[in-house]
Amino acid sequence: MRCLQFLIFLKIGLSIALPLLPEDDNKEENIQFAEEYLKKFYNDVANSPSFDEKIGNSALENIKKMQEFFGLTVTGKVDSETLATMKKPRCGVPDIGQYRHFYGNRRWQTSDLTYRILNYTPDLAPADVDRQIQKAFQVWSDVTPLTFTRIYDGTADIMISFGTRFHGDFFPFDGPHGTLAHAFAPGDGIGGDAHFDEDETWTTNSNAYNLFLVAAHEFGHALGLAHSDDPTALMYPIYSYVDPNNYQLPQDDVEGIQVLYGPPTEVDPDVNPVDPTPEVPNPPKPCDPTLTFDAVTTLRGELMFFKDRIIWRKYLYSEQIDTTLIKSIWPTLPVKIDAAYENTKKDQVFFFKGAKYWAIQGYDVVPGYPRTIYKMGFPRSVKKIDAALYIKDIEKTLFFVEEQYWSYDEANKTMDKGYPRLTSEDFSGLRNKVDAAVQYNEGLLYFFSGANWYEYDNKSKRILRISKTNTWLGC
Ligand SMILES: *[C@@H]1O[C@H](CO)[C@@H](O)[C@H](O)[C@H]1NC(C)=O
Ligand SMILES: *[C@@H]1O[C@H](CO)[C@@H](O)[C@H](O)[C@H]1NC(C)=O
Ligand SMILES: [Ca+2]
Ligand SMILES: [Zn+2]
Ligand SMILES: [Zn+2]
Repeated sequence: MRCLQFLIFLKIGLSIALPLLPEDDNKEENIQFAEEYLKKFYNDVANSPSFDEKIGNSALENIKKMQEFFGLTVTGKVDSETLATMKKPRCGVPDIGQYRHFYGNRRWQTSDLTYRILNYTPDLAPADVDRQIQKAFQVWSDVTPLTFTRIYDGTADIMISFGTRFHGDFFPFDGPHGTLAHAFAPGDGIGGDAHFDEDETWTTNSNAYNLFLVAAHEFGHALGLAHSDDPTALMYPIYSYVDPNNYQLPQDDVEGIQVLYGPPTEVDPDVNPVDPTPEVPNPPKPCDPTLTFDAVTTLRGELMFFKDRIIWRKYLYSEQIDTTLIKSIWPTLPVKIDAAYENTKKDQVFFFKGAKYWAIQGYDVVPGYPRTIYKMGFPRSVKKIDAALYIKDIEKTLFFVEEQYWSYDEANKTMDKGYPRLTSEDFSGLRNKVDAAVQYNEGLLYFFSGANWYEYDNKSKRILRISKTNTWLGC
């Protein structure tokens, strides 16, 4: 939809008499509406070399194309079924024509893309917009080798903005409903950009219109996909609500995007900032009885289990486990992390790998990170952290390294005196190295060690339960 010629032709082709049924649909406003619709979404100029000659037939042909696309009865007339379909809220990208012909095979030449959110809708809190946008990108990064990194200034591959009516390109929005958003195929300049109609009410729920669902669709265009005529596909042009929680990208879209970019790479090509990542020949299987975790942390009430490049997420009050990739949520974090913890008071999550650590707030790396663990007070002999455990009530974080642990005071940011101490001395029953640890569930401590986990009650100073690590993943 970037071709200026396209727009110029549109102006000429306006006054075509549409074949209409001689019924009450035959109202002036409906004729105009249908003309506008076909002009916007079915004006296949690229396929009409002698546009002037074909002018008489093109309206008829365009209605037929539209009816075919939506699986309606092909009457060549604007009947009530056709009109009803035209009135549904939809994406602003044409269903046939320019997008396909000019950009159908276009794709980004790199798999690491950037995006930038230029402005916000007043309908939602900025943090909600950030999150919906991030989730919408994740839909695509989960099934491809693509990564999406947010930037805050400069030019990103995908610039995201909200605007009304004329908003800086040649495709003005139309007020409430009708066209909800549009996006441009991969390319320089406006290529890849996504615009959302600010005259819509944007939501995070089932009320019209769910920002995540519309954004995920638009990002499909930004990656090079055209509309699909499969009504169950995300790339179907008409808006329809589906539960955005635990969203599964439909098969049609998975196939479409993998034609352009292929499936996710099994061997993670991320250059590890600490040491070269050993190859991961097989993705970890959640129900493997020998499953171990790299790290476990809470994040705003949910639990996150880390293994290689995978995160399993478990929500509070839900048995549902989601699988995602570290890079889908935090593209700049390394894989195979050593330890993680959430400082609930600061609302930050810390990740450790080798001698480095990162602070995360929501979905962003806090500026100034990564730092080295020696700044926290670890001696140089410590090369990596095995597990980190934040204790809310005393605002301390315990760091487990081999058979010992350190205690770090979060309030005054110093290592407590008298450490390291032997883990097995203070947590009786924990004889082996701790791989991961988290405080959860009424302050109980959970230690993961090899294929087992231990539920530890610090009040009674004893282990309450021991079970297999994989039971956390519903196995
Ligand atoms: C840090 O706080 C702890 C108590 O939480 C206290 O014992 C210690 O002296 C403090 N250290 C400094 C350097 O303020
Ligand atoms: C365990 O309880 C003792 C008090 O009995 C307290 O001093 C200590 O900080 C607690 N440790 C943890 C990890 O909660
Ligand atoms: Ca609109
Ligand atoms: Zn679309
Ligand atoms: Zn626009």
